[in-house]
Amino acid sequence: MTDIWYTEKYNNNLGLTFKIKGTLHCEQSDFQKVEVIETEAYGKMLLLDGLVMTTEKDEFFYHEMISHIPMLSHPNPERVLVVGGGDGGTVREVLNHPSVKEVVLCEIDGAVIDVSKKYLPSIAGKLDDPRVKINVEDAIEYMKRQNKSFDVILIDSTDPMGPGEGLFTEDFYTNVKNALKENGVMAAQSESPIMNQKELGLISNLLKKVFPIVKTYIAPVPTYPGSFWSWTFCSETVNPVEIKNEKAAEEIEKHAKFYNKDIHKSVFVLPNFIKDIVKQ
Ligand code: SPD
Repeated sequence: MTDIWYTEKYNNNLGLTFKIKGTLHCEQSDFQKVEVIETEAYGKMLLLDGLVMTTEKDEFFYHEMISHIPMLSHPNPERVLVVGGGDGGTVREVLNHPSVKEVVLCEIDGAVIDVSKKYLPSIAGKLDDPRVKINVEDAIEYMKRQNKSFDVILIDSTDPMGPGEGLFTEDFYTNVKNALKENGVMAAQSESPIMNQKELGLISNLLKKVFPIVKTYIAPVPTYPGSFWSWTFCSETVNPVEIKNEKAAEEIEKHAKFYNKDIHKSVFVLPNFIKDIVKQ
């Protein structure tokens, strides 16, 4: 039998290839191509417009990093907004924080939520938690209506192309700032420091126009370009390197596969080439 392989092509010279068992789902939604394939090495994988969004085996790196670092930089996060993130992995991690009363998921594409619930229950399984409010809407419009509403906002977007493009603008980030309560914090996925250096630099520059505190942090994500990823934390008042709630951090450590209190501090230590990109 012939082997079947799937390649996410990063550019004309490089890509990452997975041997696959088969395709479980493939549809063109109103916004993008939504696929789930089963890979030999990483289990089931969600692809949007052909780009790897998450896999059963390595999703924890990304979802723990986008959520626990900002969540534990806040002393008592009760109301949290996740932008994008229709696969549910970020929501699942946020719900592990004992102080959380409500998580709003604002995802533009309902097909991502439906497909994730059907094929990726270990990631999407907490979307039915009573504390979760799902809003299928363009977050650009949703954010315009929010005013001092959230303790934490997490921008779990796709890459800055296609439906996610408008989530990487100064206007959107200004509306995010206005949507945060006093001493609120936000974090956004900010692309690969290896493969998307230009994008990371642009995101960092835009965020610095809006927020006085902007700190990029980094961690591995094996199935993403360069196997290495960045997120950028922003706030008007908060230094994210210090954990603000030790008890919550200990609780999170019990569930986490990647996060621990030492990791929290270490992810803000940037190598020189990334310091150059984000000028921090
Ligand atoms: N190149 C892939 C970037 C994807 C970032 N978001 C992933 C969503 C996972 N919840």
